[in-house]
Amino acid sequence: MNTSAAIQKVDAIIIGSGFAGMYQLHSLRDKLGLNAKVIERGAGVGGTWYWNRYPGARCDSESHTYMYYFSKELVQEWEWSERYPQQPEILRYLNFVADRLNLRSDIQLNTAMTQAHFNESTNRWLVTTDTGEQYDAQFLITAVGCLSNANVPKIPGISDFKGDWYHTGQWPHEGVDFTGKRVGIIGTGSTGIQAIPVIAAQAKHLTVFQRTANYSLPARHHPLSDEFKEYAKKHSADIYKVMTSNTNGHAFYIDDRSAIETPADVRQKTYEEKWEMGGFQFRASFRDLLTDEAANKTAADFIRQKIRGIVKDPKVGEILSDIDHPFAGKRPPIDDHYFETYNRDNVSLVDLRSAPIEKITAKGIKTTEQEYEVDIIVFATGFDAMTGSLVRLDIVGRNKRTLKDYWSAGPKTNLGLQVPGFPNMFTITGPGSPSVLSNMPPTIEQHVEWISDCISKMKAKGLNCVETSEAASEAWQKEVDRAAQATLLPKVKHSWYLGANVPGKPQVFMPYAGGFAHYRTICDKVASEGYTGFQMS
Ligand code: NA7
Repeated sequence: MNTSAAIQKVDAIIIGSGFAGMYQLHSLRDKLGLNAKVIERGAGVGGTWYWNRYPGARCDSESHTYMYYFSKELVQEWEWSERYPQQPEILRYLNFVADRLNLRSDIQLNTAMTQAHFNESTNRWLVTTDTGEQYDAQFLITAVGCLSNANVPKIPGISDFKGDWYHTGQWPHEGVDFTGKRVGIIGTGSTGIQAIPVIAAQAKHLTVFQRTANYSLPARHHPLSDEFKEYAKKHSADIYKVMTSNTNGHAFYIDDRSAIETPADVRQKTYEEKWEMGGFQFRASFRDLLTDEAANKTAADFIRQKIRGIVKDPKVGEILSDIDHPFAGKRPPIDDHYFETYNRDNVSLVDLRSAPIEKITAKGIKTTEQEYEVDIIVFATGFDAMTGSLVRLDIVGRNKRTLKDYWSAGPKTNLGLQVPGFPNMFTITGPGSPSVLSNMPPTIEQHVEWISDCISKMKAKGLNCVETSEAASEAWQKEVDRAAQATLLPKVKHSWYLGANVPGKPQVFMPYAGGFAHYRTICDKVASEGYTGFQMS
């Protein structure tokens, strides 16, 4: 690395060029007139959607809600083709935005940030990249995504495997040809559940290694009709209003009825209707599904029964429906004929709860019961979520303290936006914000706008440093914990919301479960009262 080149002075360095980094660049550069630069390790923009190219990859949010709403022009000019957009279409959309807003000139691709050190005498960050540049920036803004640090489990023997293996989050751009291959896939989260039907349709044989059985809801994909496209454009303001005034950031409200208080026949009819409707609206059937175990059980039992009805082999149906956690206690996947895939002759299911994986061998995967020979292994094993993509960056704040060290017992932030001891650093959709519990684009827009307003107000007052306090962050962590405890979510001990999927990671519930609309109100109040909990100097 050559760092002898002159240090370039900028107002802000933004790490990452997905939804968050691109809008942050546009806001700082084009709305506030600042000198901002994006550093992106990929060879193209798109963040999550640049990396996750696995078969079947698509978004579980409906396309007309999975887009920027800050610009009327962008809303009107882009047209989605399907109810749930596939990865290539989302990547095309983000490239369209990069061109439409002329963002590319300030996005440096193929560049990873290797260090960011806060200089206490200047209140500025010194950012170093693996391409040898150094930037002296007033603000450091992380836009690294919540699910971007691939988690490949440390299963013994992986280096002995003679076939090919891939993690879904680091998928080869040229694709993988499964034709005539025996494939093993580990993981039945949202990703595995999307990939399994598509791989099964191509492979000679697919063996699914399931550790925890999972609920999944039918997505009911379909191309969008011209009528719907017109409706979504015409009513974009109303749609946005719904998205930003509810708990989840989607374009629907949670039903105000209680599942428990609703008569069984009406409840059943509601579930049937939502099941047919497809997607996350099932989760919004009743208000108490995520707060009351008995209410949740009514939904969980309904889905279990559906699984057993779809899967023809009762033994397989039993393994798939023997789910040990409340419905939506983990992120609920939505699927395209996932359970139906187990009726294919070329698909088999291995229950890792009764026989865990022992090791990977030269020929395949060996459980405590038997060896399964495969040509290709697909790891759909998720991510070191929410904190992983931040702590792997060498970020050093006040008193030479690294972010990794500061968060060694779990993340601590104020509103998921700032970390004490890391002045002038903002974390878009950081831990402690609703992020992964809601539809991402509106939550990203809200963060970008809050950060941009904060910077704008600082500039107007001639202030050069903003830093949240320990006390404010501790108070916010208590609120994050309170909000989580009011739901069933923390009861699921093996969820990535708690960091449980990464061995050694502190078990702290990370996203804010108090709801997106409520969270927005809190953020707005903090700003309107002069940024309480944030010191500006
Ligand atoms: P998830 O939801 O973390 O799912 C990972 C899956 O991999 C899950 O079924 C895990 O089982 C399984 N897994 C992880 N490690 C192992 C090992 N060592 N052995 C066997 N099975 C394992 O990741 P996804 O990529 O599916 O989804 C992440 C998010 O991306 C998703 O929620 C959307 O927001 C988009 P476990 O349940 O831990 O027993």
